[in-house]
Amino acid sequence: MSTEKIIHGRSAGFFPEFSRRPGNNHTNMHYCPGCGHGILHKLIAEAIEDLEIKDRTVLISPVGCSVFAYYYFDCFGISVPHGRAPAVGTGLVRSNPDDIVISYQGDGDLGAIGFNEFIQTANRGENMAVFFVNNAIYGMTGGQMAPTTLPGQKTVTCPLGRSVTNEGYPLKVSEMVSALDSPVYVERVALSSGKNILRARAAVRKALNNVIEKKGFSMVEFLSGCPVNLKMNASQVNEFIDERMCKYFPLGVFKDIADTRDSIKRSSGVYAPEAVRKVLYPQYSSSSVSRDFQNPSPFFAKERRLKVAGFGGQGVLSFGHMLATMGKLRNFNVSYLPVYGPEMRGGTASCSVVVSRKKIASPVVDRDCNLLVVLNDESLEKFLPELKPTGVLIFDSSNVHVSRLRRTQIAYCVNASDLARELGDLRYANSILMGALAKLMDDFFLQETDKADFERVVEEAIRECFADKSEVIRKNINAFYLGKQAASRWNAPSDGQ
Ligand SMILES: Cc1ncc(C[n+]2csc(CCOP(=O)(O)OP(=O)(O)O)c2C)c(N)n1
Ligand code: SF4
Ligand SMILES: [Mg+2]
Repeated sequence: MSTEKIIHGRSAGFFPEFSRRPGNNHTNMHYCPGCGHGILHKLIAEAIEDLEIKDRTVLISPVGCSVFAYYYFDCFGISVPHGRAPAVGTGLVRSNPDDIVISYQGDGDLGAIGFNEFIQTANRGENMAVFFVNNAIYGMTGGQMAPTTLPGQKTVTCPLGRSVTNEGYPLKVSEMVSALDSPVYVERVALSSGKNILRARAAVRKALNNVIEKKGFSMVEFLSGCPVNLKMNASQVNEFIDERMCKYFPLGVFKDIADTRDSIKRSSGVYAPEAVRKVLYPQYSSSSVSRDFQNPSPFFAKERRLKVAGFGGQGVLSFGHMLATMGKLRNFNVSYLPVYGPEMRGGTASCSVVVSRKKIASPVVDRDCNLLVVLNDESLEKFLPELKPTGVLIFDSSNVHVSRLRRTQIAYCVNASDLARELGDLRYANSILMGALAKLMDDFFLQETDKADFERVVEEAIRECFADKSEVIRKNINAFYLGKQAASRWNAPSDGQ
């Protein structure tokens, strides 16, 4: 009599309900019928359950059809930019060596945009399992040629079939990575017949066991079906895998040397921002007036979300950089996110700065902005709606025409561009506007003990931002004090808006 146990229902490696999935369907996955991703997800979820590693597994989803893997797995999950899973995984295992890191990647993600990250991670022997889904196509974006597209295989970007003369031969990732010394286990399996899927199941578990035992880098390549883009049904796609893919990409174990390797012992990372600061900025960490976030003004108790915007070339990004530097010099957590590119000269440039005593969740400031600094009318129109009802506006009255504000918003202005031109360079406009900010802070937000320190930290930030350019530093500091003197509160026109 058979003693096999038949398991019905969903593995505990999955959420009981896929409630992260938008819409009403919280039962099924978003994958097309016959897609290999769904099969592999099941194998991984069952292994996570059976190996009892749910509480320390981090599954890194790629960009590709499996980008939403975090809808399904009841473990930790991270979504990363295209191709970056092994790089992010490296940071994770180096700082948390007991994590079980799974880098889940497609052939476009691993074999094209992320190939360097992948191969360097393998070569360093990072302790993780890479599950590489080779479906010979870019599934998510509608069936373009992948590095693993077979010779002669038609895709939307090679409608006549992949030409090896033109596009080269498909990338044999397992063969390549197994040639490196560091990886301990490399196997290619197929998600087609029942027999192949059982082999794939064992490979998933073997790779995860290697990670549990800290043996280093393991990779399993799964030949997988993308029926939709191959325009086949599920059984035709299995035939495609068995008859065509397996011929080019032979199945088998390419490397299995985990038993010969000791467990990796690396010194684990330490989160010690103060120690880092001491190394990078010794002069400030010893002399900073408010080393332990002691600025007494209540203004500094809350997270402050700032945005600076104007034309490229007006010193918009330098202004944001200066604000972030000021926060950093007084031991706040800061983030600085510039937006530029083709807009750098002439177009709109902007940057977001967040300054906080707590950890910053997101560097993006697109609403609930506390301080908006604008240097042109376009930026005023675009970003004023993002200013909080109690927010503060600083503007360059040489260029910006404010007609109305909410009664609860405060605005200060200074003719920064005109004054900067008089000083000989338009780029001093940002330090002049910083003067307007200092005046507003003095008038409304700073206690006596913080007023002098605010001026001091502006000077320190100017010195740091323009390091080694003593003349530029001197002129910017002058521009700052000039701006502070010249700035005034903007009052709404007399119709009382
Ligand atoms: C930086 C960047 N470049 C390009 C894209 C567009 N893109 C999204 S998925 C994808 C390819 C996905 O193919 P693959 O990794 O094979 O995953 P599959 O969908 O086949 O599982 C591309 C090129 C993107 N999202 N980000
Ligand atoms: S497009 Fe292809 S890879 Fe993407 S879900 Fe559908 S079958 Fe799977
Ligand atoms: Mg693919």
